[in-house]
Amino acid sequence: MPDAAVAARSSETTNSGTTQQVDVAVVGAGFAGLYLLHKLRKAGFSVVVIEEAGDVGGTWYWNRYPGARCDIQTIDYSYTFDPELDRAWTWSEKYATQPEILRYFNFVADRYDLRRDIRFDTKVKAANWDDTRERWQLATDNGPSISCRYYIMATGCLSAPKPPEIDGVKDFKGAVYFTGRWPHDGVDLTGKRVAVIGTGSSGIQSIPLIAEQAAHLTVFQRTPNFALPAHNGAPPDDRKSYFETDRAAYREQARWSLAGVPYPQETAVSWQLSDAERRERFEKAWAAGDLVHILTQLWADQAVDFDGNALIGKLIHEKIHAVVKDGETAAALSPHDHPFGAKRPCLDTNYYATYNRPNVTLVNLRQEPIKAITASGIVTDKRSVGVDVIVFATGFDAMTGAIMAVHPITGRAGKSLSNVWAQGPQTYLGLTVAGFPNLFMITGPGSPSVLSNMAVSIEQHVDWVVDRLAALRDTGFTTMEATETAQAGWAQHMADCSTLTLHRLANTWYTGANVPGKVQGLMPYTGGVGPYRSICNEVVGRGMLGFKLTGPNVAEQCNDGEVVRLQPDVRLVLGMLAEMNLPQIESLGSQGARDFLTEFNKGRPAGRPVGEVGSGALQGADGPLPYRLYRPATPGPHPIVVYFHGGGWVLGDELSDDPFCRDLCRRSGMIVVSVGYRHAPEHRFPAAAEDGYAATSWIADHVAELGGRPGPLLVAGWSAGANIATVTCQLARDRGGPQIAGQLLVCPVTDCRYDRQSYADNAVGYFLTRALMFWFWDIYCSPADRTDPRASPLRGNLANLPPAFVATCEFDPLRDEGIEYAEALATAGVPVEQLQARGHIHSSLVMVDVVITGVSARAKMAEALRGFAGLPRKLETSGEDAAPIAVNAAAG
Ligand code: N01
Repeated sequence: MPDAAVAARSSETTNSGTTQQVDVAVVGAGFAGLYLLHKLRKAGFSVVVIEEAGDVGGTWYWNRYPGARCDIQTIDYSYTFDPELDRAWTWSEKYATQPEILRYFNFVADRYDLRRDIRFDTKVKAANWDDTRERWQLATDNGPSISCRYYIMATGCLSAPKPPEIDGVKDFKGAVYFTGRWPHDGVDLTGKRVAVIGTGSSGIQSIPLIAEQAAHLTVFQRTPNFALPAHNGAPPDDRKSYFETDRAAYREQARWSLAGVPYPQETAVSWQLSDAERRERFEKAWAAGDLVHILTQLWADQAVDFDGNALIGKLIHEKIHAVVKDGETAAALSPHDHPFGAKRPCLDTNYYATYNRPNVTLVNLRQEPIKAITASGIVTDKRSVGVDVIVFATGFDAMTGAIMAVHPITGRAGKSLSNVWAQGPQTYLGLTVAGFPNLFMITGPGSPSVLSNMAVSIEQHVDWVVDRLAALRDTGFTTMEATETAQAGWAQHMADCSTLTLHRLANTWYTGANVPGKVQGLMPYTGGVGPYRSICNEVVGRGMLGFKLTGPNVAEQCNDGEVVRLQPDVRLVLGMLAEMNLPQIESLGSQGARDFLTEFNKGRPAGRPVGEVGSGALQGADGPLPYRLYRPATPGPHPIVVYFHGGGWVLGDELSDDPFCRDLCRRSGMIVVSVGYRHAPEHRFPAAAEDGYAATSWIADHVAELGGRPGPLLVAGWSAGANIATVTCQLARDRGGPQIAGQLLVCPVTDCRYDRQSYADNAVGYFLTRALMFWFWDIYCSPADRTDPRASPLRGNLANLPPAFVATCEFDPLRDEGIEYAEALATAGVPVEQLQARGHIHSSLVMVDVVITGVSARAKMAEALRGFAGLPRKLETSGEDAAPIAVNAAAG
């Protein structure tokens, strides 16, 4: 049915006594609720929407404070479900004002005749699931109660204002206003002494306008926030023309983007750009006046790496100091306690310049906390400020406040949502909760919501939910409920995603830190809008994975499981590789495969700088071999790590693991010598193994010449290189030297058997395939030779070997033989540290600056190397030479 015709359709709700019977009850008539009503009607469901306010608009109905505007460009903050609607409305400004946005919602409500199914001035007081009737029973404070099959909370993320939590508010004799509940008729502040408490988006938007009216304005700031100029005006030409040229493409790009606004993924990392280049990018972003631009388009590591992020903070501090004339005030306004973007930054118009006005005073509550509000004003540790009006811009009980305001919400077996969420919200996809059948949340905790353009996220949620309800009806199911496994898996995935970003380093309303006593934890999903959409689609594509479906005349269906077990960045990498439609390496022949690898490696981020990179030749088992040496920037001499690259004994060279070698060098503070050993098929077994031993012997004999610290060496390797490293340890023990102090084995090949479970579990789909391993073995080693411990070190004598650190990855065919090797070493009395990296694939840990969740694993490897060398496990770092501050990875 065309959207335009849906308005004519009746929801056909019925009243039985004092109860209204509907298929679906929706709470909230804001952006989400209005679209839900339209879409549900169109799908043939009877619907009622319950709304506390007197009209439509949700957050835009309540937030009428001076200066209230959208901070996502309004071209992007629009419904897209109906192209005719999209064309019928044109925004007058880049960032529309609250009145214009409210007019838009009224326009939408009129266009689809939505109001007749909305019960205004009505609150849902309680919601109870009736297991026998398989319906939700909703008690309201106005009019009949409601019985519905499906209960959808479209209550908004920022709709429950937080109490001021300051003693004495009730004693104050002047006027008190909350930005989130601003009087509809406006407030005249002319000639008044006004206090504003709070400098989040609401405070920062309203302060300049209040300052223009008030006789005097005192701003009470607890935490300074980053704000950038909105440069409001007409929608900018570049976006407008892209939008006008191809609206469908524009909207589609937004749907698959990171934040719900059509910007590409930035690829240049901060340390690859010069100071001048970074400044140029920053100035462009500052001039663009666009939060999503500055949050995503400066450099690729801005949101994931502390150092890359800190560069932005410094540049913004410069801007603040350039505008604010009083140095002390400028310093107080400059945020220092959180990374840029970890707390929601603000868009402003003349915010910082407002502090140059003679009638504006900033009170820094970090230096002089508020003691009390009295009848005549506000008293801090240092002063008493007399005021006529107090404006609380103190924010919201975000994300869960409005959901928990309906109390109780009781699911199966009388379970109350407030009990289930006592330790923080638990959801599957941010949409559903185990134990609460047929309950849905739009942009609930666990979904991208407030970290995205809400318009895009809301439409995605509404489409997904309504399509599921229609599918249930078509297949005879009447209930849908998340499983505990799926929900726990989602919590783990959320945690994995959050280790990627810097949000966890800030106390914000994203984490519940703004509400005293609220359990803290990052509530929105940080994995991005596009990845989230693909996961929701995957849930459906895999037969409603993680949901139990029941119906009176159909067999119960429960497709239990976790939708994402991979680390989020590994999932993205695999997705990108799949899109590239790469050839099967083993189909290319050995030379073709080498050429492919060389080309492939050109696309990866260059490794970070080390003190010095050199190259030379060393003596292998049968002639000279090239090597590459990475020296730390710190004063030497340093211990030497002999490194063997991966590539199945067929591919790669001393340069092919360059970023990983640099990373090891920086993190361990050691010299890394990467050896270009001989490859098959030109040189089959035992050439590589013997080269490994010979190279290590040569390096041991030339330690001083290489600038290394006298004493035992360390060996390390990845994949087939780890096979060579551990074989070298066995040979060194058996042949009387050289001395090796420790071995780092990353995803090692340790045995020629293919029947371990990991070969079956991870045969395809995770980059290193079973077929590729077969091919490597065939090229390297004849079947008769494979049981030789120089090929299969697991079959050798493991006693008296150097201590080892063995890293294995969950989704790697080689996982189990690596674990078995570590266990066998331990059984043989060798000290072993094991790291089983959850959610990683064979190559993730060496994909430096691509797989960020591998950082903590690499940090642990470096610590192990330092421990082997008798150094303190943690490297003292300083200034430029420091390894990047580790973003905690989820390696287990
Ligand atoms: O709320 P906030 P907001 N004593 O929580 C301070 C969206 N929004 O309404 O940071 C003293 O950000 C508190 O201090 P601190 C947007 O997503 C969008 O401004 O907790 N101070 C903080 O400074 C935004 O992020 C638009 O130390 C107290 C301020 O009050 C979100 O809504 C416009 C205090 C609260 O800031 C929330 O913004 C407006 C106390 N007891 C809002 N309690 C658009 O443009 C709190 N504070 C679309």
